[in-house]
Amino acid sequence: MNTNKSDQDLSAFWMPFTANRQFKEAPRMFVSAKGMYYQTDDGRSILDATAGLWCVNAGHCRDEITAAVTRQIGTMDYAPSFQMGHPLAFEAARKVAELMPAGLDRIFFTNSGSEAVDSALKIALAYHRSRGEGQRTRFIGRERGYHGVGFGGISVGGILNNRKAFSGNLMPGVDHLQHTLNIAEAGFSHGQPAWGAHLADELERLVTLHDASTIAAVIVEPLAGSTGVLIPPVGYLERLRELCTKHGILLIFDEVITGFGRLGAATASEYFKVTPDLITLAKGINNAAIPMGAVAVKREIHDTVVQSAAAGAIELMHGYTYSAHPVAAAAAIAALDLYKSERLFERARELSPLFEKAVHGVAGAPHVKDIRNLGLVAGIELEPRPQAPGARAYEVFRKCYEKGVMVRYTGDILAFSPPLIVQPEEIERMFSTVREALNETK
Ligand code: PXG
Repeated sequence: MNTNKSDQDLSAFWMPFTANRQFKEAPRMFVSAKGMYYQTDDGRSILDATAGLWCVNAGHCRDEITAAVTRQIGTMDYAPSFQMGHPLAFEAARKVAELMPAGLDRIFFTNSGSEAVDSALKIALAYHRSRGEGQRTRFIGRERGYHGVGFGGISVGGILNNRKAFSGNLMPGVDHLQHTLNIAEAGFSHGQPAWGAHLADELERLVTLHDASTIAAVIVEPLAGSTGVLIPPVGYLERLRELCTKHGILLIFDEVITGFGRLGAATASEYFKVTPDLITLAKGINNAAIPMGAVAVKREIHDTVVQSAAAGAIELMHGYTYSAHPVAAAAAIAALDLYKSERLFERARELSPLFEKAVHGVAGAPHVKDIRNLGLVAGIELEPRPQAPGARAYEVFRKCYEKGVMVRYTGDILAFSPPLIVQPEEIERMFSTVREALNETK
């Protein structure tokens, strides 16, 4: 038996993506949440400038979602989705499909973004195999892409620190495009930078190197969130789409962050008017109330896989115990209804000019190297301290927390992605707090 010393003993929980020793010396604990605010264990109210981890799009503890989850957990806590069904799974899938671009109306449920990514990669392989092109096994990701933490996701992802410890065991047959951030050419851009569409042409080079007939899919985040808010240059996604179509390569948009209103439309695909073949989803799919992810798949891809199997055979050898979990599905239905009834995606669009003005108001504060924004997402990149990358942003993050605002930081980049219910004065407060914190930071 393991005996913990006391209620204060924090050692048993090995925290994810956290400096465990540093955190446990000075813990920051949330105990409740409502709307735009968290409450801490020492009774403080913290403005949530990041919607949790880019996921609580309708704000915290919404009564409609709480009621749906409570009702469902008392009615049927769990039902399998392997060879059995329950009505909420089908209803949730129809509601997700309604929000996807035309043609992407077949929905595979997972429990996280990482699983959605691995599922999408497998569906891409299954599709090519079903149509007699099983030699298309290669994937193309992009530097600074984040696609979760499964072996598939870190292989197509482009984050050195997430890859190096596992580098001997990454998926074979993966190549990467360059990322699109270039501060010298496109610093302090408001919205999409004008420079950089040509970077998509690198796909043509990779096709020449590997041959199109070996490439299954390209996967990118239409707007890269977690590596520091990288906004796609004007024309870049359009060019990727063109090249993928030309070479019979599937295009996967990882919309785990951009899905469900972040840019002021249901998806980034709709916002940019570029339709991929598969979309990975999670987070905002049910306001993060219960773990859930999904892949939205073009009907033609689904039909090809399903119809190529023998009658009575399982068509795709893939799925999770909790795929379409009834409580997660109930939360999704309630969240998607709430987004609609409160017009939250339109609200995000209407607020984005004010949000843009507020974040660019931080230009000129000490240490600011670049500011970038789109919809209700923004990044402020700081000059790193010599010999101490990340230290300055961590200090700003801590100061903001002490002043009652939770921001995110990655390396030396601060990221902002508030719930879509944010009020104009809360936007002002977020960025005036950051300015204050920067002024106090060496
Ligand atoms: N794809 C994208 C684009 C993501 O942003 C995942 C996949 C993985 O999702 P799961 O549910 O498996 O974590 C993500 C997750 C941050 C941060 O601070 C971002 C994520 C997760 C945690 C923190 O930027 N994104």
